[in-house]
Amino acid sequence: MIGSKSARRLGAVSRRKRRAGRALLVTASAALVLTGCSPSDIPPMIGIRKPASVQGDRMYSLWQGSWVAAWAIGALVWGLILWAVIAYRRRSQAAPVQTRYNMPIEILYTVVPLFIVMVLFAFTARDESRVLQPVAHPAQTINVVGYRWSWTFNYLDEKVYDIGTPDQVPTLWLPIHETTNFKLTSPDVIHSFWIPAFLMKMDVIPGRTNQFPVTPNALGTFPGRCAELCGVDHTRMIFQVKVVTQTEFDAHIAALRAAGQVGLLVTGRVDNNANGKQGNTGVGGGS
Ligand SMILES: [Cu+2]
Repeated sequence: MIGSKSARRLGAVSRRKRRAGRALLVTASAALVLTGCSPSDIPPMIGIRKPASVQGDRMYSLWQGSWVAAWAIGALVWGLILWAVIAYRRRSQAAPVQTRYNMPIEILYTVVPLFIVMVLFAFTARDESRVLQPVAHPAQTINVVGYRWSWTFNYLDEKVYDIGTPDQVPTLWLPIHETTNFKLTSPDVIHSFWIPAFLMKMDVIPGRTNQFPVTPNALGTFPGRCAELCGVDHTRMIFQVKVVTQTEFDAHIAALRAAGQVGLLVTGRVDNNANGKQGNTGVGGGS
């Protein structure tokens, strides 16, 4: 008699716990759905700024979406922990019921993280392939040569160049709303061409040509960096990016031409080219 009473009591308690668990899940899901935000409505989160390019917008959305997913999963996990702490708090000295070899729970533990990783991977792969998709007819192509310890920008279509040194920081000029295709080459070691404002960085590797397109959509001057520890003067491999109107861009190209900076510096250095020491010649087009 006493046994069946306590069994009923236990049954009632576990029903209450199940109901509380379900209510928590429903509340968490409803909160997520009802907010109805898109990633662009969300304020910037850790480690990122609003991008200044069309391609950057896509990467920004991916970043924001990943944070939203992380917060949602975090909130759910914290909620479940809190619920378990309260619902299963110690009420007597007796050891609680131990759950072992529960196949549905074991499968859930495996499938849920796998699902999360697959979703993050799918969105990342989709956005990466779209951002790196070669543009059939870019407005211009610039060969960026990263060399120890600065940068040279070969404007392939206009056949002019701009060269920097560690003491004289070079400036890359880009026309706004036009797609520029970058071809990255290096005559010495691996560098990394990084313009934080475009949320884009790519390795510059000797012996191969990496490329990616960028369509700037904000006027201004932005910092650029080498993002690969390439040697003793790595920190001096800085440059600037100036996004200007088409007219200003044309005027700058004319100024480079007037200054005699005509042709293509394959190795990045004026003296090396003059000595005929050719580096990576895989840039093609416009040379
Ligand atoms: Cu470098």
